[in-house]
Amino acid sequence: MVPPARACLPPRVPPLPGSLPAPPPAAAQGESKEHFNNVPDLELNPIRSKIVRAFFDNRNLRKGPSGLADEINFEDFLTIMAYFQPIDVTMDEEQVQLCRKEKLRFLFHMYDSDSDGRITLEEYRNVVEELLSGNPHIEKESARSIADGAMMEAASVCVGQMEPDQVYEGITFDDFLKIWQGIDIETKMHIRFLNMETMALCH
Ligand SMILES: [Ca+2]
Repeated sequence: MVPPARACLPPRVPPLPGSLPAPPPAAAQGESKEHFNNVPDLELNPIRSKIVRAFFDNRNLRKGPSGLADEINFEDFLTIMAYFQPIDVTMDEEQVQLCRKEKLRFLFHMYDSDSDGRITLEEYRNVVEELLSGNPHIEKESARSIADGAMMEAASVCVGQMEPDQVYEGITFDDFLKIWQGIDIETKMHIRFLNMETMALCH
């Protein structure tokens, strides 16, 4: 006998990496930043503001080169979700590279907070400090030196040997692609949707 439909738990969307819960899929009306800020699972996330901001970033929404949207609708929500699309075995190499580049672009925008196309040392420090702020054993100074070290590493990868008076002004998106070369962003930045096998549990 087939049990009543309500006995089946619907497949649900698990949290994004970094404990970001997916907003309700039936978000037919606009979602404001306040709604995201009130998501309990985000409360303890040290980069909550950056994650929430990324959903409203006009660059990610493909609505402009800078600025934030006041609210997002369901279509906007799908646009953002597309950045978390998993790499599919049916994709050809070109599609895989495009998918990877878009994920990195989304990530780049999280660092480049003033939308000028370059991650400065200050912006890099901000992200690292926020990331490590939840760890009471790491002093602010340590976070700063981790960021400084990473920036020097980025400069050496992107510019090579620098002259003593040469200044590295920051990481461009092309630099960012170089830095992430060989690092598997594909499996780190996606949402896994539970497949319909979940329904089998309902029998
Ligand atoms: Ca910048």
